[in-house]
Amino acid sequence: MINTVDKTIVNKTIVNKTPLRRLFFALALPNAVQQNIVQWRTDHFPPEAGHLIAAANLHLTLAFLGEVSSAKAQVLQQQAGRISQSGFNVTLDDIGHWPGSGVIWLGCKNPPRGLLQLAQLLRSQAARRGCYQTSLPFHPHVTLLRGAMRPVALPAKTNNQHFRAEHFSLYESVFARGRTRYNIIQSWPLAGSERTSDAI
Ligand code: 2AM
Repeated sequence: MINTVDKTIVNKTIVNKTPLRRLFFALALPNAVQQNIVQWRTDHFPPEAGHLIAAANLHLTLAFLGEVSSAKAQVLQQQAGRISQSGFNVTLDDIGHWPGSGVIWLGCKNPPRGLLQLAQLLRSQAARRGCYQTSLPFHPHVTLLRGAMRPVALPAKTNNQHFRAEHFSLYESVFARGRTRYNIIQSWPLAGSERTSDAI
């Protein structure tokens, strides 16, 4: 029989052996695009509309993985490294509000095929490794505000920020000192892109 102290030790050992990290694959937005979006957001939304996502945290999620062990992350990273796909252009020309989740977002009226293919591949690889994937259709978007539960007047148009996706990245979501930060763990180039980046 295990006494309370032993149980604690057992539990601590298990936690220490398999630290879980909250991970997701995403497209990074160039700094200039992040800054332009934030400026445009300030001009078009009142402060009470919702919680503003920090410029450095603006990204476009491809596949959410949830809480993942190091071993599983390693396998997913190896699989991501075998993806061979061309880069593509993304234009953020759509805007919407999901009142249920309180998210106000920028998206694409016509998402590029490459974006949908990349997300589909990463999501099916994740599902095969046991990372729960929502059955909702993938709707590529950049979350601008959270906690926007009330009706809000959306601007009629976005400022059509566009960028070329030259790589995709694995991110870790870290919550510390009351703030969430998204840190890039590793990036992979999309074919036809000159710049490559590696594990950090
Ligand atoms: P969101 O912006 O639409 O909320 C990091 O949390 C990223 O993963 C966010 O972009 C978030 O999408 C997405 N995300 C968080 N939880 C998720 C979930 N349960 N299912 C799908 N995506 C999720």
